[in-house]
Amino acid sequence: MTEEKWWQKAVVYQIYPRSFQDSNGDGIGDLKGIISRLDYVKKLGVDVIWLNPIYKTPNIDGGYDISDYQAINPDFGNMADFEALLSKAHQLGLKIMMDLVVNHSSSEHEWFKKSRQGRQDNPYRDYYIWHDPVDGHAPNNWGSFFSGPAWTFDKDSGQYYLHLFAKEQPDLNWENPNVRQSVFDMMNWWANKGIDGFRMDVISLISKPTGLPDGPQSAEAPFGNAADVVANGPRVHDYLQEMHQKVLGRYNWITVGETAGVTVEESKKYANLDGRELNMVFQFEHMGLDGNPNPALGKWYDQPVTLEALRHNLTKWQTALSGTAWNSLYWNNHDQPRVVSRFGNDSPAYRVYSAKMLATILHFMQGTPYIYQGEELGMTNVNFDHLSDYQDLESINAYHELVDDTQLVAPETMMSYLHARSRDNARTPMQWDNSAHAGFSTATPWLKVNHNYHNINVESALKDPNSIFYFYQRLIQLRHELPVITDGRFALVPENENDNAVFAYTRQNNTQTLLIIANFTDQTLTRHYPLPTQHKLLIQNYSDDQGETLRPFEAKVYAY
Ligand code: ISL
Ligand code: CA
Repeated sequence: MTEEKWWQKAVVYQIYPRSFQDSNGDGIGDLKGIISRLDYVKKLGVDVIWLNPIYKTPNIDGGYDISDYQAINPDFGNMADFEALLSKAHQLGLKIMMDLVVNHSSSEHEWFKKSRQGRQDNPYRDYYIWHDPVDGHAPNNWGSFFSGPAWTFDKDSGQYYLHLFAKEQPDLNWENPNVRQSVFDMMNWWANKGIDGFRMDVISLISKPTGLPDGPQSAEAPFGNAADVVANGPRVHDYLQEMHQKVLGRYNWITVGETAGVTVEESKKYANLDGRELNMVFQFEHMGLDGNPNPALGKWYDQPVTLEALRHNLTKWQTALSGTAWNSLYWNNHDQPRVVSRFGNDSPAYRVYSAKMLATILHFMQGTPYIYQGEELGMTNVNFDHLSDYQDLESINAYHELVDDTQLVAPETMMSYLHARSRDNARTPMQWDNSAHAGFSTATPWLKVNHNYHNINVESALKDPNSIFYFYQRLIQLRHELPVITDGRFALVPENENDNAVFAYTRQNNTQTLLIIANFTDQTLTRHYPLPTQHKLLIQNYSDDQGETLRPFEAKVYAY
């Protein structure tokens, strides 16, 4: 392995500011709220906080539609609050990673307002991707990630503009060197404030394919799939290498690219240990394994993944990047359902066991782990009764497209899909205590609190030595203490390669071996593992070790 970097030993905690802590009683989380909870984050033991976007925004898409990259969303506070947050975090030894959303801006950004003013003598026209109609309609068949077409017609200028996401999120034209320089200047401006890195939103989509070809389109789908033809476009690596030269190379940062559609081979370019682009990427394959078998329905489904598929995928990434590039490790984020509900079992009998089991499997892998707020409590998906309880535009638009417009899905079925996969599962307010609104706010929160906050909350977790919180704390501590977790080779236990119930692997360096064993079912099983006589149990989620007997969702790690 090349010389170890600080971020290879680090653990990241993701904060979704709107849902973390409200400080002024308006039902919306804010920066002062985060400041008031930094001690809690510090107690968990993480090294870095990733903040979802906190910039000025019309808030069409949870702040991923930015109208000023250098101003703070007034719902969250102001620049002085941000500076206070950064300095308090640094005092505690916590780094701050910001979200960088530059595949697109908001349609309210000055650049786009100027861009749409016309085609003549307009230096901002080419900041975005404009195209003449083709045979009287949109230039190609691309659909938006948030339903409907990816092109919107602008009557005044007679052209279409591209938006891979909502029509209020026009795509920036990275082929224009002025766009790139504007982005790099903005990044250096944040660097001067003293931030510690960036998470780069859909960075794999910034280079559009030459000729803008149609995407694959299934029979029932109203539009073609843009991601398949846009991801990892022809100049994306040039752009990131330029970004590295003009920005990233100057700082000892943590950088992670959110890379929809990334393959192992592409990741070796984005996240190569030679350090010419990014430190690591978020791959999406393990998040797509439980999608609908009908491609027209995409992610909308309610059936669980099989252990075989999950293990096969995670193993592939562990082995393929080893020694060449660096993995990020995550089970969930602000776009994904809660992991204990998705890959574990959130019933009262098994929630705690399965949350700890999933944490064990992830945190002993090679890479940089990310913990999404509330994951350390075993927060679960939310079962909203009505569509009107949802706030997320992806969920609401998908309901209308699939139920009302195309009638591909029955209403009750779609509600079940939303319960299983809506992004709002992750966005319900953080559960701090048993008081009204879970201690998140004194007012009615912007999104309903999960009913289960009476049992699942920070206050009770901190009182219980066996809580999921303290289990995560221990996992983080072990990563900081044991080099093998960072540098050890990963190997599946051969006896388990095709096991449909147990995931077992080893990590090994020159001085130590770890054996990680996890029962993914609610059944008691028997499995035999060859263990040397000299071994010790490093961590487990039951209070004793019954050797070859594995109880429901039991996880344990031996060291030798
Ligand atoms: O590409 C996908 C599935 O194939 C999506 O999951 C895609 O990666 C995802 O929607 C991108 O998410 C990011 O950018 C969006 C924003 O809404 C999300 O919250 C953000 O994480 C647009 O900025
Ligand atoms: Ca507030």
